[in-house]
Amino acid sequence: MEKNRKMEIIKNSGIYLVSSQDLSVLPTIDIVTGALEAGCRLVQLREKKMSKKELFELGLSVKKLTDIYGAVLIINDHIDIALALNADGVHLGLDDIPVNIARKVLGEEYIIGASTHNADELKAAVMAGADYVNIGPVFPTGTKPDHKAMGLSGIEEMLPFASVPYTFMGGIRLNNIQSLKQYQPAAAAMITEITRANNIKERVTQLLKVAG
Ligand code: TZP
Ligand code: MG
Repeated sequence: MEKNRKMEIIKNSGIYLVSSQDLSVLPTIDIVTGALEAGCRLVQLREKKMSKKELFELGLSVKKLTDIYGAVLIINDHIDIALALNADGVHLGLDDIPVNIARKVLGEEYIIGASTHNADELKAAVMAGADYVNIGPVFPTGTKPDHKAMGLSGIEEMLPFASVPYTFMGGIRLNNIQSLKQYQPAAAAMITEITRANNIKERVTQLLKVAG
């Protein structure tokens, strides 16, 4: 897929499924399937507890699905796995390979997303060449307890520097996603609101209805 096309999908995605097998009842592949069936078009494999071999094998199956549905597939942390899978891009945090170095390795066609928690990190990520940034954690969440939730006021401090598309993450649920719409994010990114839902397809349908 052309990079421009990938960026268009990201900008219009509304919600962003971020996987985590350890926070799911169903296998990640089933969660991705349900989300795609419901219309989700942006998927990140974020599997902190899998070996690279496990992640690669899961990635092969997920890539087949995202290709069928015309969805964008982003790999968290691992540029080598993204290359091996011919995924659409990577998502990098402060502990990962720097964005500008990842760009050298991956080239221009890959999407590079960066995690940011404040205005300085956001400015640095844009300078380094990130294609999109995630802003978070927005709301309190047990999934990422090491960072304090910034709330809507934190978003408002960061947005003036967001010259690339941005996503929000952290504690986003069906009952608070509406409050983010005013900031026009590319997508609201969620782990547990999707991975812990009893009915994935139904939950993603509801989320897209509010966010999309
Ligand atoms: N980065 C910012 S918040 C977060 C990450 C990885 C965790 C989001 O998880 P959840 O379950 O959607 O609150
Ligand atoms: Mg990381």
